[in-house]
Amino acid sequence: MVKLVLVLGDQLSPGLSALREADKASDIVVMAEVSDEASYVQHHPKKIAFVFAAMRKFAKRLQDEGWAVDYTRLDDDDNSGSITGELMRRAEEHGATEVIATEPGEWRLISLLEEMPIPVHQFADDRFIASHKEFEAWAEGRKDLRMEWFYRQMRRKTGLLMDGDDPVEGKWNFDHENRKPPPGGIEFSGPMQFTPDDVVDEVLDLVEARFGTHFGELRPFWFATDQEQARRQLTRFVKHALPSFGDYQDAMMTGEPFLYHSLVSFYINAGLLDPIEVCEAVEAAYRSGDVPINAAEGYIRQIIGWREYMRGIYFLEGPDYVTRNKLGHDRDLPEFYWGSPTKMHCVSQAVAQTAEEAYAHHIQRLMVTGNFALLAGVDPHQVHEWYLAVYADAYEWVEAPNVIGMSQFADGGIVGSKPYISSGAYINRMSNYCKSCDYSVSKKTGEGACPFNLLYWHFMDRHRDRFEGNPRMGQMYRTWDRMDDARKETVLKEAGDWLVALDQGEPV
Ligand code: FAD
Ligand code: DLZ
Ligand code: SF4
Repeated sequence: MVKLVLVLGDQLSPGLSALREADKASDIVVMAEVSDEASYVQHHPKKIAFVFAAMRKFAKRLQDEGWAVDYTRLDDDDNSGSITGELMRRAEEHGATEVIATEPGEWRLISLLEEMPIPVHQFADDRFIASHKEFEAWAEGRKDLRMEWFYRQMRRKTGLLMDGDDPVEGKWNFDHENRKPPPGGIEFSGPMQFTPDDVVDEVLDLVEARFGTHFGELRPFWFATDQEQARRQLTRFVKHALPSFGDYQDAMMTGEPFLYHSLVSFYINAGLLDPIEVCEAVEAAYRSGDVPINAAEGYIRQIIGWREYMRGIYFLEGPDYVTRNKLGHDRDLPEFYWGSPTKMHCVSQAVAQTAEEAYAHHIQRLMVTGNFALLAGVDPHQVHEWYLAVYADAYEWVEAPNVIGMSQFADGGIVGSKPYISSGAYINRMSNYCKSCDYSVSKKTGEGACPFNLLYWHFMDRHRDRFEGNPRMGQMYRTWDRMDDARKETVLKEAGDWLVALDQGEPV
């Protein structure tokens, strides 16, 4: 009996479990560009173009390898508009009575597949290092789920950067060596940029016509769209940027969107690169003496530590995770997240770059746009939908724990032991943004005071009951308490006035 084999837009891996379970001689691969997936949030046009172009090339590759592939293009007349609709249409065409799938990275799609009128067998997505069971077993009975302990388990499991049972150079974590402020200049010219070929060009025209009104710029489009191109970017990163990655991982610079980052999250998350393959390339560069330990360990920790941990949290916590709002924040996401002007140079840089590239690096996401939303008390679900839409690497399994958990503390402290908040001083230390800002980072109150300085104390004050007893925040409450009452009152009043101006749509 013929079976359908579902391959989703972020499952473009030759070793995918659904393909391994299928029979090339009789089963039919189903891939579909559908409006439901492209617009359930208003994805950045570059993200949609990347997914569609990579899907088309992967379908061709499967056909070349002998698979029968039924591929639906977005503009096909009989496109039903949804993944489940396409599966049912193909099932009727072929008389197929069951579907083989690899578990999707989002509860929404998992449920849709479960509810289909024909059986869908969802196999584990074993492109990840830790299975759901393994993460659950690790989490079981722990008071807090700190990433560091999980990371060490992943180091032992993979053998990456290990000398027998011990970590290389005697330490698990070199994080404190990864916090240098921005250098005078950047010696790396950024990621490999690929000129669109015919497949990509055709997709770009389609995306322009159908999703041209979504936030973000479609062109110039330079992403890798197949495995071979993605590997070239990985090689370029390891050779030219990785040696400085560790030092400048947290730095931010005006007009420098990429610094020494790897720009491979798009490719790993879509399946074009395997996470272990990426880590092995990094380890090999370290072992051959080309890369210092703080860079190699810092990088590998992001992939086998943070990336795996975030996925573990998403599936452990369940479908309601994205609706959590432990701090009760309810402000609407400000219009400047969608490109309206703001005088805050750090925010306008991060948003402008996001519009251009569908990319911002970790500290921009965490300590600029995320920090601002948290300090200002923005509804975390709106923040979540923004991040899911605007970044080309965003799929819910990785985006939600980063946003709801790490960035917005809306899960009440599962991912982070304290909220990631800072005043302008941190942004000033780690970037050169403040030099070009209308606000003054050194001003704590008064005309032109940096809003991050005001909102920081506003946040601390309004959440005192929750955080006062947090050992990592006690010092800041003591600093606040040492301020005289008049000063505290001024800070809170100015912060409140600033938020009113924000809500009234005044230029802030
Ligand atoms: P590099 O800085 O070069 O890091 C190397 C790799 O490590 C990345 O490619 C990625 O695979 C992995 N990695 C690093 N940090 C994380 C992390 N916190 N969680 C998961 N993987 C990590 N990453 C996504 O892949 N998709 C998202 O939707 C996403 N949303 C985020 C939202 C917020 C608020 C924050 C703070 C972080 C988010 N991240 C997300 C994590 C991180 O910002 C991106 O993985 C990284 O910026 C991707 O760029 P890069 O490939 O140049 O990464
Ligand atoms: C992100 C995305 C987009 C934009 N479009 C499609 C699509 O048309 N067809 C498809 O199979 N997948 C797409 N994707 C990826 C899915 O949204 C992704 O598989 C789920 O969100 C689960 O991670
Ligand atoms: Fe951002 Fe404040 Fe610095 Fe301006 S002064 S760039 S608002 S941190």
